[in-house]
Amino acid sequence: MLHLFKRRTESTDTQSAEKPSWLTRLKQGLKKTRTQFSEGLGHLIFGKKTIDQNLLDEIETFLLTADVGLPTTELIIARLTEQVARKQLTDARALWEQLQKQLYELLYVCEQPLKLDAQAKPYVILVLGVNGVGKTTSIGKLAWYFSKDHKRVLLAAGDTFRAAAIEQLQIWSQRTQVPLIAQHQGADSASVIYDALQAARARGMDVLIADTAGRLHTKDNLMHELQKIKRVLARIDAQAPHEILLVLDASMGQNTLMQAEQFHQALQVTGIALTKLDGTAKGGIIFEVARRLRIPIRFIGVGEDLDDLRPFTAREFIDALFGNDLAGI
Ligand SMILES: Nc1nc2c(ncn2[C@@H]2O[C@H](COP(=O)(O)OP(=O)(O)O)[C@@H](O)[C@H]2O)c(=O)[nH]1
Ligand SMILES: [Mg+2]
Repeated sequence: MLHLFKRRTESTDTQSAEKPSWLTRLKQGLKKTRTQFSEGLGHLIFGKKTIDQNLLDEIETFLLTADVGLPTTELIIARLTEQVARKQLTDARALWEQLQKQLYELLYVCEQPLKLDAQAKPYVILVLGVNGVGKTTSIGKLAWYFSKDHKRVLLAAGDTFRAAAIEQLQIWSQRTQVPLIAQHQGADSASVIYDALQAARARGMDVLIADTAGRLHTKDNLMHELQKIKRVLARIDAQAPHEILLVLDASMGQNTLMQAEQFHQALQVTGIALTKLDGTAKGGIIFEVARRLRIPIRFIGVGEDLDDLRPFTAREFIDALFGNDLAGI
C-alpha cells in the first residue's frame, strides 16, 4: 500500500513537470525530419523573391524527399498552385503558413486519441505489427502511460514465437510494475491472450494490453493467427478487442503503408501507433499514413524511454516539425 502510494505521488510529480518536457522531447525527436523538411523548406521559401512554378517544383521535391509520398505531395502542390494562380499567396510568409495549414489539416483528420471505455472492463488492446517495429517497447510505454493515470493494467505475452520476446515483455513488466501473463515459448498465442483476458476480468483490471508476434513462418499464417486471437477474445467479451492497435515504424518509409494495408484488410485496425519518429529524417511518412489510411493515429513514439510514447495531436506535431514557438502551449 505504501509502495502504491509512493508511486502515485511520483507520477503526479512527473505529470506536472511533463507538459513542457514532452514538447521539448517531441521537438528534439523530430529534429532529423525537421532539418530535412521544414528547415530546408524554410530556406527555400524565404530565400526566393517570387512565388512561381519553379518554387512550387522545388517544394514538391522537398516533400518527396521527406517521404510525404507522391499522391499527398501532388495534392498539396495542386492546392498551392491554385492559390498562387488566384493571387492568394503573394508573399513567402503566406505560402509558409498555407503549407503548414494544409499539412495540419491532413493530420487533424486522424487526431482521435484513444479513450478507454469504462463499460469495457477490461478494455482490451491488441497490438499488431511486423517484427521490429516497436510493439513490445510501445506496450511497455503504454503500460506506464495508463498506470500513471491510475488504471490497473495487465499485460499478455502473446508473442510466443521467440523466447526473447517474452523476456523482453517481462523486463517492461518489472520496469513499470505492471503484471504480466506469460507462458513458454511456442505456446499457442491465442490461448495465452485468452487466459490473460480471463485473469484480467477476475482481477478487475481496467486495461489488458496483448503483445503478438510480428513474424511467423509465412505471412498468411500470421494473419490467420491474429484473426484467431480476435475470435477467441470475442468469446469472452463480444466487443473485445476494443482497440486493434497497429504499430508502424516511421523509419521504414513507404513500406509502412503496404504493411498497414495488409493488416487493415485482415483485421480492421482501429488505431495506429507510429514509432521511431526520432530515428529518421523521413517522418513525412505520417502525412501519407494519415491521408491514405484515415485510421486514427493514437500515439507517436520519439525514443526508447518510458515517456517517449504519447497521444498524438496534430497541432503539437506541426509546431514541433516547423519549429514554431511552443512556449505558450
Ligand atoms: N529510437 C526509437 N527506437 C524505438 C522506438 N520504439 C521502439 N524502438 C526500438 O526498436 C527496437 C524494436 O522494438 P521492439 O519493441 O522489440 O519491436 P517488436 O518486434 O515490434 O516488438 C528496439 O530496439 C526498441 O528499443 C522509438 O520510438 N524510437
Ligand atoms: Mg516484440
